[in-house]
Amino acid sequence: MHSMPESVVILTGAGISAESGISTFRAADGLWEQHRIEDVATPEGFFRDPRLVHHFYNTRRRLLLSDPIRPNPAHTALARLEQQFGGEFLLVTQNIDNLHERAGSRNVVHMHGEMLKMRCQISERVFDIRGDISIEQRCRCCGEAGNLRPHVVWFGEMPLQMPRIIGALERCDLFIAIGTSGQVYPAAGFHDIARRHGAETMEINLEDTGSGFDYHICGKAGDTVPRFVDQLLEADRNKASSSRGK
Ligand code: BJW
Repeated sequence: MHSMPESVVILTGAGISAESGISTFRAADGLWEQHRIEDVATPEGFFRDPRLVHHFYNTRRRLLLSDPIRPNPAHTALARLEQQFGGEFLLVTQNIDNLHERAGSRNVVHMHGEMLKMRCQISERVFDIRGDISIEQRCRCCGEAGNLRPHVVWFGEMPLQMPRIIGALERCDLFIAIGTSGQVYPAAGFHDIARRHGAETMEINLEDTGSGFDYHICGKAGDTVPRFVDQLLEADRNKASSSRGK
């Protein structure tokens, strides 16, 4: 990096949770393998077969809440960065798991929703959920059965909190994408927005995704992210102490 950043935006994708035991989407062993994307991740698929879609998300929710699934060192390092970085910091995740929060991150933007929330399709009210959702279940707000859906963003739907994300991208001087293939928009275009507004851009991934970042760190997030966070915090502390000495 050319200079110490004062404002950092981090975007995470499925790769950051892979070492916690949650499958990525587009890997050979990914969940999409058993289901067509159009069947389980579009409003049309849900309209056609809500039982199938509920089963898909219920299965993933049960896995998320099961014992072996826990945050890994990459999640923990980002929580430390949020707590100790002296500048502006925003963590945006495409993931619908809660591993960032469980690692200690306090301020997480879940742009594709959250697995532990459901939404009434009539009132748009959002409720916490830890058990299964079914089409027989009556909604707490309208009392009707069949109105509840997972609080997630499917293809063709608008991701959440976009104005807040765009504002942070326009202000940041360092943008880092961790564990995302860069195939799904608008997240795949965030590094372009940040760069157009003067930021340096970095990718941390098992491989170079070919998306045109300024810097690449290749390797498992659980190894690479803690090392990078240590370096960034060390540089941040040095900058703070040298400006105090002036
Ligand atoms: C590791 C690792 C380790 C592994 N360490 N790394 C034509 C052109 C352009 C756009 C469109 C188009 N036609 C339609 C669109 C728009 C569409 C889109 O992008 N489609 C593409 C398929 C082309 N997008 C939308 O519809 C979005 N809405 C929208 O655009 O609204 C209009 C709008 C306009 C203007 C501004 C704003 C909005 C909505 C997209 C919703 C995506 N939803 C899903 C499901 C969410 C719920 C759920 O989880 O079930 O989100 S799809 C799925 O993909 C999920 C993910 O969040 C998302 C991204 O996946 P991610 O995280 O990148 O995972 P993978 O598996 O792809 O990659 C993992 C990476 O990790 C790999 O690179 C590995 O190498 C790496 N890795 N292990 C480090 N240990």
